[in-house]
Amino acid sequence: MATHTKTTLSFNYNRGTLDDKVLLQLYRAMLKPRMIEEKMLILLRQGKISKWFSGIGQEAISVGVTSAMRDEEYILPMHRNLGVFTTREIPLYRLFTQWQGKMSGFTKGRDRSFHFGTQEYNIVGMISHLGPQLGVADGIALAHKLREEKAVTAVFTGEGGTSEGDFHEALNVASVWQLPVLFCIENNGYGLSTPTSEQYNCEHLAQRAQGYGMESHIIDGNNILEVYTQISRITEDIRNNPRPVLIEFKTFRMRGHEEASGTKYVPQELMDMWAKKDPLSNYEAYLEQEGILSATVKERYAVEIKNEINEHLEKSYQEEQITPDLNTEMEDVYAPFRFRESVPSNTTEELRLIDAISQGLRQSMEKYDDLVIMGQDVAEYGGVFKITEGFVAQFGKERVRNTPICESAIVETAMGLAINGKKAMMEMQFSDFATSGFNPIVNYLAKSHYRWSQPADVVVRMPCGAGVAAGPFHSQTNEAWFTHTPGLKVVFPAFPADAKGLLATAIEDPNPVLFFEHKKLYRSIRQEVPTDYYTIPLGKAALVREGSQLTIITYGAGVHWALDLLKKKTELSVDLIDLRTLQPLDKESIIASVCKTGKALLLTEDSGFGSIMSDISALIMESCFEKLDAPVKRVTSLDTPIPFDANLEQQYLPLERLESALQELIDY
Ligand SMILES: Cc1ncc(C[n+]2csc(CCOP(=O)(O)OP(=O)(O)O)c2C)c(N)n1
Repeated sequence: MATHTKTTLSFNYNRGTLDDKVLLQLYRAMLKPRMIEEKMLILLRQGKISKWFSGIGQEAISVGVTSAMRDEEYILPMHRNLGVFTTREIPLYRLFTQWQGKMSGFTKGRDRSFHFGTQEYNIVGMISHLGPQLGVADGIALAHKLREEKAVTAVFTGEGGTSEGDFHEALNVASVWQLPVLFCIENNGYGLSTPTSEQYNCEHLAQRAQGYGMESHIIDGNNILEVYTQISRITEDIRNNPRPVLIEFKTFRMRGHEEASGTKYVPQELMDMWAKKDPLSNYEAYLEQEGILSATVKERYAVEIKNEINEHLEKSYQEEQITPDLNTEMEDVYAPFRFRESVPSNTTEELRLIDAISQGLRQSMEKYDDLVIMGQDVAEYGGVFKITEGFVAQFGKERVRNTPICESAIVETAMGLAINGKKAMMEMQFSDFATSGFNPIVNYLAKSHYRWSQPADVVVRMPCGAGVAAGPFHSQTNEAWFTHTPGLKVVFPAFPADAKGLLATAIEDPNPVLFFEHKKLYRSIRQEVPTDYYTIPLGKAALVREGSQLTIITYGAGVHWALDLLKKKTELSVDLIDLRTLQPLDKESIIASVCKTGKALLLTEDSGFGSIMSDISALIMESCFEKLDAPVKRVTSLDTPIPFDANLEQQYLPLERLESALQELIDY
């Protein structure tokens, strides 16, 4: 490292009013992640750790930003931000055990490296997909804003990550809603092997802010004093005047994307130029030249940190690897939830499905002050199906929020709200559009509790279904995309009273719930519905008709198709099971009924291949084989997209094939 007499500094350090103590703290805070990394590189060569993403040369950003933030404020770091974790003073053995997949880490061995969050330290780590956490920061900041807390949320991305749609969506939402988020781009020259010239086509990424109506700054990311003083000033300003600010930190990635991938594609001149701008050696030389850092103190810091690393490494090595326990793994997929039955009084009124959902949602909004509704056109307009009509007048626009058209960012915002103590309900305008928010649903919401014990207290309402001649993009029943993903709950009611009670439970449940509502049933199905608030447990099917010859298992529109048919076929004695919840699935009711009747007809509006009925068929084969009197029969939609024309749609749907299939099974 540099000696104070000879070094020419690459930066014009300006200490402003910072006292020596702060200057030394910043130095020590940068030295620590550097020394940890140097140790990790040795361990990597010895084969003691498997992968390492280096932040060497970028420490000033992590350390400067974290030092400028208050401990109670959330930071959402990336894979090169070790300095965030060390500056928040996480005990090193917890980081080491996290990297070794041990119990004292943050994910019970279920996720690697920096892919974890910790409410203890107000850090929310990334998922591999990079972009989603930008929208999560929006949600965290929204919760602060709704509670009128003066807090900033800082979120990091590399310049490569800014090319993802999540970046655009998150910045746009933050700006439209004026959320107190500090968006930090670490522009380090390369995204894996891709140079900035192949990543974006503007001079500075900070310029993008203008298009979002947002303030931005370019900061020299290798100059710790510039990072710290500027970010301290900006964050203080955001606390008093909540708004998003975009920062582009100019820096450089001094090592490979990860250690194994090397840096062959980086021109040597570039490496040499940036090596001269090393944030630590320059700052160290500056402090020495100014007489602030003595040789003794420097040595003391290095020894202290070295001892701390070794001591904590030793402690981490002594901890055993995790012994797999099947029950723990299965139980941790979902956050614990104890169903509390709220029984309604006897007063009822006749409601359509749509009114029952609306009434249920309204009562949940009254019960939970923390519940926030988000969706396209859900505010004054009341949503395209009018479920939230009149909600703004009762609950205000802060809790009933129109969103820009950005499903990903809103799912992510919902996750952020949950992280910061709120409940969130998102209305997907049509369930078909869940594809545009698919990544955060299946990767963020679904895996959050399993990965780092963070419940995703989010309900996504999914208006779905065919029969309305709306073509391939407004008619799908896409529940199987979600029943396949561990960590999600999937509800699909067929009746108004069920819909109301199940929605109440879905909102009470801290787990992510996809709540399917069939559009064709919205206004065609009526029923007496209890007037006040009540709950119905998830995972319990309803026996709609009881009989002995055969079991029909279905849900959603299928229940009504089956009922209509059974009205005609009065001679038949049939168990009709309405599943109501697809995940968790009421396996007991299915097995009990099929073992009793010996015949099963599985009816779904979904295309057959890979539908939930395929799994139920397998379940029946595994559990009732010896009791079966006929092969299990699936009656499903065609394995084609859903066509628009009414006749084509009729052919697509299973209804025309239902009666003959039933007869075949009876006659078998
Ligand atoms: C959605 C997605 N696509 C691709 C990848 C693979 N990947 C991981 S990191 C990375 C480069 C990221 O570059 P940048 O955002 O600039 O951050 P840096 O690694 O330079 O700090 C890539 C391509 C990924 N993790 N997620």
